[in-house]
Amino acid sequence: MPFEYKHLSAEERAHFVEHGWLKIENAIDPKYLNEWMENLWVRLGMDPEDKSTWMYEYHKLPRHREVLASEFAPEAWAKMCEIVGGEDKIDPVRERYYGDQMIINFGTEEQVGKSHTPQDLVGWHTDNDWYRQFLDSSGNALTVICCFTDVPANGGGTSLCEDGIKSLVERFYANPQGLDPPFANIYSHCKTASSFAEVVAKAGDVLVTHGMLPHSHSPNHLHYARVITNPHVNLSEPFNLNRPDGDYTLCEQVILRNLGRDSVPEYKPTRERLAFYPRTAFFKREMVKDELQRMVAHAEAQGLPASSVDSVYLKGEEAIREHERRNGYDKAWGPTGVAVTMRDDAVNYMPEQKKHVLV
Ligand SMILES: O=C(O)CCC(=O)C(=O)O
Ligand SMILES: [Fe+2]
Repeated sequence: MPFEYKHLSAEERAHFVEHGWLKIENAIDPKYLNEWMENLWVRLGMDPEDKSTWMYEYHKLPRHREVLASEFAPEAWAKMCEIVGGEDKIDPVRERYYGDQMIINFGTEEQVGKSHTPQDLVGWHTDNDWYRQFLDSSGNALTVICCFTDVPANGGGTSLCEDGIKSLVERFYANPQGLDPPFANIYSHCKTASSFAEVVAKAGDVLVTHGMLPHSHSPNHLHYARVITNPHVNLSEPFNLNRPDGDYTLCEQVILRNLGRDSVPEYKPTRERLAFYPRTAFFKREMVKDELQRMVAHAEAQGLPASSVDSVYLKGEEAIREHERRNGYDKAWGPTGVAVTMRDDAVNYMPEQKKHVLV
């Protein structure tokens, strides 16, 4: 029986396979949009009305709150399940919860009134920072962009390099030994690519992108705080790129289409698969302590107790352990250690402690 689609229209399926992404409008439950934006500026320690306090052009925060992805954005979740071939294909624990790890693109006054082309961008990447990657790896099967603010044109929306998928899948095909992140030099082809899309969206929209779609943040020429999160969908088993019945999932179809193949029976990983602590979580989680201090001080200034602050890090050891399990923070450091800053080319750092203890 071929897979039956109940939530994705034929147009949506075709769009995902051809472009590597799909926009789902008005998908986030407004409860989370409102509640999670409410203390953003307290977390940042900055004043939304006074741009002289905006310390960053671009900034990434850790996560304090999370809810089941299926509650956060029910219709988007249903569509994502279909893209990967059904909910039963999705890892039952890893990244099942979506949260408030905001990514803020503030832009600068200097950028206002200017423009850019996608070829100018330097931040091309895909999101895998936690496993040895093979052609059929399905860890970050989907990279999801959840918009917490409107993202107008020229307003620092994520840029997507549609024809960048091809070189990437060819690179992984040619390296059956797998590649360990960070991937320094595998996105240079995006500089000369020609098919791009830049996210323009309303608060509440969700963009579902294939894990092999290179993307980059873009300059925010409007100098406002653009806020998104970037969770993922992780599968339990590798993609199957050799299905005798040809009933490939949409995710698998993107890979095959970009390889120009109907199946890849000869492809076999030649090294063991490996999963580790997500490298880029390290520098974000290092901020938790300072954020908690600001949130508690803010609560107390309003006459509220510290216990009114909603953070998993204040909910006790059991809750923290569960949060760590859901997000891979319980895993050992990987072969390339962790990133201590946001820069992709940051020097690898191997922490001395065995586990990332924060509070
Ligand atoms: O800020 C953006 O537009 C993109 C963020 C991103 O790709 C990431 O955090 O991995
Ligand atoms: Fe990304």
